[in-house]
Amino acid sequence: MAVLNILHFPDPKLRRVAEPVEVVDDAMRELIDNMFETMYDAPGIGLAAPQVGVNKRLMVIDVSEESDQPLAFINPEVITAEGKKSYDEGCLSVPGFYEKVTRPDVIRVRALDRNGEQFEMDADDLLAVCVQHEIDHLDGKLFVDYISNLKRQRIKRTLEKEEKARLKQTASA
Ligand code: GNR
Ligand code: NI
Repeated sequence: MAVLNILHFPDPKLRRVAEPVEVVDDAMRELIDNMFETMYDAPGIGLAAPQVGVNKRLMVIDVSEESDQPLAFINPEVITAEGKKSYDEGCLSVPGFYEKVTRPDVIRVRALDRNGEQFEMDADDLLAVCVQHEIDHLDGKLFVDYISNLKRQRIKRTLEKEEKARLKQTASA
């Protein structure tokens, strides 16, 4: 298993629409395992393949207190959505920033599991937030797209500076 590198906003790879997964094979299951390891290491409650540079419709989530309820979703689709709720969202690709985002509050999602079997799941509360946040990643969207241009630009400049500083550090090490 391996901890993968997480891309940060405004990396253009985070803006691609990810491709559906055609076959769920051992290589896909290895990627899923590595994504779980990366998510737990971060630590985070979800991770989408585009965040680790993989342009596939695949995401992993664990919103449990004990980090013992891993959920993998392949080619996920929201099939019903009701209500509205706002939640203070963060993102491993936008480290250090949190902003209120309003989304549907109760959803039903359909996806394939790690064995390629279709399943459906009802989600509310944090799980509903996280499923929608991760599906956004698969569509090249980030939570910063829901906030003001001014706030987004500020976040972008801060993260660009941090990235530059990291590159310098790496070059001189
Ligand atoms: O770890 C995460 N926490 C979080 C908190 C509120 C709303 C959404 C999230 S998802 C985030 C991990 C992540 O960036 N997944 O893409
Ligand atoms: Ni995210």
